[in-house]
Amino acid sequence: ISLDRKKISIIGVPSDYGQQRRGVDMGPSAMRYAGAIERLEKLGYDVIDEGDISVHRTKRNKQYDGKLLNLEEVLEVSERLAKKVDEVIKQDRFPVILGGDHSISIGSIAGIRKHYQNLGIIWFDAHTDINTPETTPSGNIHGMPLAVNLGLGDHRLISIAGNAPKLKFENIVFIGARSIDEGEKALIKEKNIKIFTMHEIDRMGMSKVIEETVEYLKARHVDGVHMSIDLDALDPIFTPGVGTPVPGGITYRESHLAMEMLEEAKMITSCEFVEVNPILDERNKTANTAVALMGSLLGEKLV
Ligand code: HAR
Ligand code: MN
Ligand code: MN
Ligand code: MN
Repeated sequence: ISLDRKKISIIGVPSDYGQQRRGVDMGPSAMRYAGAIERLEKLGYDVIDEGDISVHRTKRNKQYDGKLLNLEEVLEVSERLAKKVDEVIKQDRFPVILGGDHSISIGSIAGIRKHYQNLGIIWFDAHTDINTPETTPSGNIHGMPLAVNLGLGDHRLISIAGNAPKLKFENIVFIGARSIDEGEKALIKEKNIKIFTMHEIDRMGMSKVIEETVEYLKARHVDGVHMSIDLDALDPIFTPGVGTPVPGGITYRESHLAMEMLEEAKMITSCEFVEVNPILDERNKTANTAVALMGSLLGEKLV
């Protein structure tokens, strides 16, 4: 679907409220400087840069005290983002969302979901981000967006853009996971969520992993697929500018293959690139990688 929809809207979400390392709010700028808009224009798309969602800069130095960190701020950003994404899709434009930490998925998926009855999700990430307030080891909301979208967690977060759960457990596919908390493991097992950890990627190869992902989502009869790309899915060698790097990740080449195969499958209807932290980066390497992956996901060909 992606290439047939020639119109793209870029939405920046300069929020770092889902975790405690400052700097990830500069992710949208870093990806724009890395040439995101020009890259997509070169592919023939009509690209509008919608600018950034407004995010209040408040002083904070909270420690985890058993409550969700920066809940009010995350709520505000999520509401705004959900509204913006909804507007963009109403105009028949394909949203490319630039984070921000992964808590922004609460708002992006809430907005996207208004347009699909049976939305699929590919969660490309070293983490599974399916913690609830009961299982979180950190209080960081960027470890919870999937749970929230499944209807688990703080009642105000799960009510953004409507009370009904935005996702079904059986419509999620994890790719690249290698750091999963005990509570998350229990939920993934209980609900039998589809997961390709690094173990499966190593054993099967990325090519087979993507083939199976596409088959799985097709068999679920999804009417749209949101691609959520946390740059920490890749090995920190390729994406050092992330807040929670985990060794043993996806290579640059495997990640490109994944994007190219998903483009060929014509199944992606929205995407986001999150956790790019320029302060932790080396010469904008992580943002450059994000933009290169964006190109592949949206149809760049070698020849
Ligand atoms: N699982 C841990 C937590 O809940 C770490 C979350 C991870 N950070 C991310 N998300 N970058 O993918 O705090
Ligand atoms: Mn994540
Ligand atoms: Mn992650
Ligand atoms: Mn992180």
